[in-house]
Amino acid sequence: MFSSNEQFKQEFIDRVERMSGKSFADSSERDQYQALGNMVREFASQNWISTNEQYRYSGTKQVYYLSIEFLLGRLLKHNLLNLGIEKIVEESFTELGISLDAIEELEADAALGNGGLGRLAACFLDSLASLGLPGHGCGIRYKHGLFEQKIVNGYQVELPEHWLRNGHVWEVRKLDHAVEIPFWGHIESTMENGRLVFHHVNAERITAVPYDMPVVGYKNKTVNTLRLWNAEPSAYPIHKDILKYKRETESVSEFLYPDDTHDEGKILRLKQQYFLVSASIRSIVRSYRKQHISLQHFHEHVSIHINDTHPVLAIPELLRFLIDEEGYGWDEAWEITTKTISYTNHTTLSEALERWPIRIFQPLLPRIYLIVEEINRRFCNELWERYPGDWKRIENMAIIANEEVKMAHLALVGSHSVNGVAQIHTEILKQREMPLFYEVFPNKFNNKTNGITHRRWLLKSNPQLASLISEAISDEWIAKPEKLELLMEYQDDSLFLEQLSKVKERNKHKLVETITAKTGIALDPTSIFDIQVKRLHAYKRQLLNVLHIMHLYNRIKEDSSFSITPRTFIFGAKASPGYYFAKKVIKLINTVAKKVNEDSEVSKYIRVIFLENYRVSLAEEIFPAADVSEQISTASKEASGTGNMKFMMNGAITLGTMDGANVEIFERVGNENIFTFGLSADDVLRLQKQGGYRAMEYYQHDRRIRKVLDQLVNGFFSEEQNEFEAIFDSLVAHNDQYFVLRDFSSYVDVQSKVNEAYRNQNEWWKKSLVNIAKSGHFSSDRTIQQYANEIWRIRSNSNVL
Ligand code: 26Y
Repeated sequence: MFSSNEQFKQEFIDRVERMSGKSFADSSERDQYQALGNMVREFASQNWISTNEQYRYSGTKQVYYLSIEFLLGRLLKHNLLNLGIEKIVEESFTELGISLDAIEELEADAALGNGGLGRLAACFLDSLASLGLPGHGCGIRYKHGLFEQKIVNGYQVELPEHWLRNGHVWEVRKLDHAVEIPFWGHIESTMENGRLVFHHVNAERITAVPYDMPVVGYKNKTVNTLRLWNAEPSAYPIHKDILKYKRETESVSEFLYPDDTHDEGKILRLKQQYFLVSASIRSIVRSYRKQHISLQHFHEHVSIHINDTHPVLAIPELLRFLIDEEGYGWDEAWEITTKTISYTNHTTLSEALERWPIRIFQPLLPRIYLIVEEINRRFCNELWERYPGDWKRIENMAIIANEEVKMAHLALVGSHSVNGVAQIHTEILKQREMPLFYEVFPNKFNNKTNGITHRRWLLKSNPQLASLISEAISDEWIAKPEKLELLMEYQDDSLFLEQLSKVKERNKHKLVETITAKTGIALDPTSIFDIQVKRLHAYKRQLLNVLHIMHLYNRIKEDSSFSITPRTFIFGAKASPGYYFAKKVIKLINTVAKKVNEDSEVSKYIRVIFLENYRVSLAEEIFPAADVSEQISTASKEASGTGNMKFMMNGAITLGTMDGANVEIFERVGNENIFTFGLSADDVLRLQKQGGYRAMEYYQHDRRIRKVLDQLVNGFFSEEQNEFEAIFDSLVAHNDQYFVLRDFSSYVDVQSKVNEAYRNQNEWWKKSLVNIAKSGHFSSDRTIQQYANEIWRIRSNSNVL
């Protein structure tokens, strides 16, 4: 479309003037952002239309990825890069005296997700499109994404997020594709032509209006769709109080729920889940109907994937549609449904498994509840035939039990594939978490180790490293990330290792500038950048990291001959607003940071930074600047982790437990290129069975631990005496559920190994290089290709275009 810089500039200037009604000279950066965004979207539209047409005419099987979260971040540069017009835009802007970086800053992060699960969905969309696969996202267009975090006096304060304040250039409202979703009311049944027919009467209807976003593949002309649903009042409300109805309706897509297991049972969350599922299935069927009349072969043309159990109502909803609206009998509808739907589990934490009390579920979704009851009845009958008399087993496996609907059981029974997100996680699901289901459905279980898009997390966010790599091994790795392995040949090339270290140094300088501008704290870019960024959760053990920092503080104070390689500890983490313990840990990190940074003796060696408002756009600056990647969850608790992969791909060395995907990183890079420590998953699961270990003994017998823990409660931080009592109690009085004290000594030892290793710079950069070289396996292109081949059975259309 843009044959030259001149042509692009002319069109851009015209566009700015037309849209803003100002002369170009008077236009603001925001005017320029809006104009550029519109131009890029229009540019993508040509391929968007042709991709859709091609899908329609070829009748290729389509996959729909249903997710309550899509953590997209910014899209401008990502789209420029994938459309292959980044260079022309960048050069033209330079000629016009505009900074593309400054323009990019005007785009709000689309933060429609909490963390790993939502970001995985975003990486998957990029890989689907970049592999030319017919896969689309379905989600909710939350008015407010994940809250904005401020740190005030060391405490987290949450502010509502407003990503739509200035509009969102990438979305297109499709009012003509709106659908109506019924809630409440009751069900009446009548006999019609010898069939029992169900009617949902007195339902309150909410209109779901789709907003579509183009998902641009990397230089391959494929543009898929992310369809986000907005909740709006119906044109035919039955409600008497119209204002109340409007408020209640709009609240359905108002907020993203923080991943907080504490506020379970919130009716609005269930409403959101059904809203997403019902709207998506209606629109999927509508699009299917453009090519096929009968739904009998639906599963041969459509796959629906549910991202964790949040969209699991897709199962009863598809059944409902087939039975109530299409007249299928139960058995046929069941076969079509289960063959269409596949499910990913993202957690081993039993408290995070969703359950809904019947008293909430039944009145809100009366027809869906009847269908779930019928699924349950039939499933329990089958179990009874297989295990006659084994009441206990049947009760444990039932979908409805103890006045609750168990969403994971519904997903296991109503789908044809169930996958975990790393090898160890899938094994834990099979052997420990869901062994009864594994016994009944051994063939459903499979593993799909997570991945990340190397286009965003290396090519876009670390352009200097990307260039260095391409100069060495050509840019083939962009299309085939496994080619990064060719870098192994450079292990003994000291010049290359030197260049690698220089890239890291420049990235560290850049991050230091950002941090200093925000906090006023000066940092030493030659120190080791040791980083832990992720949601704050007890199992992720940010606490272990901070206890170790306190220990280092004590060592430096106690022993004047103690010296270490200077280290900068960087944290970024949001805590769920209702998660008391997690918020205390944030306060502790900030308190320790202040004490350390203000002590001239200690801050010669260590500094501690808590980065406010960790989010995708900040993450893009952080990963390229990391030397050490902290992945220190209690073994068996982190399903996979994906931050670990982003660090690795940017040349940081993992310091971690043998948990989640760390295990597979270990297998690939080998013992000498990763620092592991702590209990294994088997150790943890065994100890847990025995009721834990004796944390008190570690407090009593390990002098280092006692000192650090006493400092939590003896006013050492000149804070209120009982500020950190809850943390102290979790470790000592409540017997340290997450094995923090148990792993402390091992963590201290491995940290000192890191310290030693960094002294041998040549060896360090070799480790870094091996990590980059082996990271291709963790590209989400590999993951998506496995889903496509083994679960969805879809094929690329790129040869057709
Ligand atoms: C239902 C509600 C309480 C809830 C909402 C969101 C529960 C959980 C979540 C999010 C979970 C999540 O992000 N899990 C993470 O998924 C990643 C992608 O598979 C994994 O890498 C990571 O280990 C896992 O914690």
